[in-house]
Amino acid sequence: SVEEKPTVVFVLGGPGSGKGTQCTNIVRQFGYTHLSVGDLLRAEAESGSENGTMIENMTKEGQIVPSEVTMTLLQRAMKQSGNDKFLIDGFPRNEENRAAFEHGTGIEPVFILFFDCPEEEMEKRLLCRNQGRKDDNIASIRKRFKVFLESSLPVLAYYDAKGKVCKIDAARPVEEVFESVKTIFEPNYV
Ligand code: UP5
Ligand code: MG
Repeated sequence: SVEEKPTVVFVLGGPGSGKGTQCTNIVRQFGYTHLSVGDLLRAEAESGSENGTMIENMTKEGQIVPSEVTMTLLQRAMKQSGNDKFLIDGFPRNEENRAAFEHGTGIEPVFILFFDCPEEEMEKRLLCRNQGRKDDNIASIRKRFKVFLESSLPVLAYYDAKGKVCKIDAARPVEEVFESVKTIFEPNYV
């Protein structure tokens, strides 16, 4: 029999562009499982795993954790969910991540949701967030922006060349952004 591959949507955008916020809305209406790789990394660090210190140091510097670590967390979470539809939030962040996912799972994302937002707006949001994230300080935020431009935008360019990027103006209020998000998911909804 033919094994069906899971449906995967990558949710990308700069730090503070609203990936997590919009994924919560999408889950409510469209039945996906939301996997934020940043959240998985923070949980792994808090669990006191042997990779914990490395994860904390790298995320504070806005650096991208090696894909052996993130792919292990991601594949475990996909399996545990029991679902076959995933919003993968904040991953792949660089070409190495992208290749590791492709080769490790054989899954081709159906499309990429890209939340496009100016840095000034993202900076303002992150400085207001106040949820105790160790990377929500101005020094870490600037490093995260730099890594996004240098390493993550090339991943978006790769998928854009394949016609797979759905770009959304994320500088608007949450509900307005979600209206645009819905128009993308509705035709793909099965
Ligand atoms: N907010 C949201 N939408 C708004 C709107 N439309 N108008 C006004 N305010 C809005 O939102 C951020 C804040 O803005 C919130 O307070 C929200 O209420 C408000 P959120 O939805 O949390 O934005 P998000 O894009 O999810 O921001 P986040 O900070 O999570 O993005 P990052 O990409 O920086 O963080 P992530 O958790 O994905 O990664 C953290 C670190 O982990 C990385 O820097 C990296 O070091 C590491 N990492 C890896 O190494 N590999 C990975 O694969 C993933 C992460
Ligand atoms: Mg997030």
